[in-house]
Order: sequence, then structure tokens, then C-alpha cells
Amino acid sequence: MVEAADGGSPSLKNTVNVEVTIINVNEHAPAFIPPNGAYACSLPEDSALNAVCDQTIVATDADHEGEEVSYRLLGGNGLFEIDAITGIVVTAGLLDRELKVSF
Ligand SMILES: [Ca+2]
Ligand SMILES: [Ca+2]
Repeated sequence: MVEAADGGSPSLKNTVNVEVTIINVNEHAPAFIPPNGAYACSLPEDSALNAVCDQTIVATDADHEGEEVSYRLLGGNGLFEIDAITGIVVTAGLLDRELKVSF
């Protein structure tokens, strides 16, 4: 509330309510919440397509507003896909341990 007073004698005053709305600034990058500090997932090399990695990627955004975090997989040689919304990683190709052991 703000009060205004004039310089008269006696001074006359009036008040008004002031509502301040705080506008969010995007100052926080998404933070991953990995179990034990990092994600690890093991899949047998004979996994079918769309085999689900047993660890879901989870990140949160401390800004809350507009915190819909989306995911994108970098690397993986096209053998994996991540759901942009759920963070679930699935196989998108056939794995061959004799060709590559880990990603
Ligand atoms: Ca943010
Ligand atoms: Ca913020």
C-alpha cells in the first residue's frame, strides 16, 4: 500500500493498494537427478528394438514456470532414442557387443 500526503495544513492523505507481480527470469538450467550421481543402463546385445533402458533420465528446472524440460539424445550412433518428454531411453537399432561395448 502506498500513501500520498499533500503539503497542506492539515495535510490530507490518501492510500492506494499496489500489487507487485514478480516476473520469472529463466536463470536456472535444467538439473539432472541421476541416481548415484550418474546414469547407467545395461542391455543385452540381443535386445529387441524399443527395448527400454532401465533408467529414465530425469531433469528438473528450478524456475518452475516453463519447467517443461525436453530431452534430446546426443551420440549413440542412432542405436538409441530418448522420448523428449518422458526421458525414457529405448533401443532404435540392433546392438552388437562385438562391434561396440558401450555408449
Ligand atoms: Ca530454466
Ligand atoms: Ca527464475
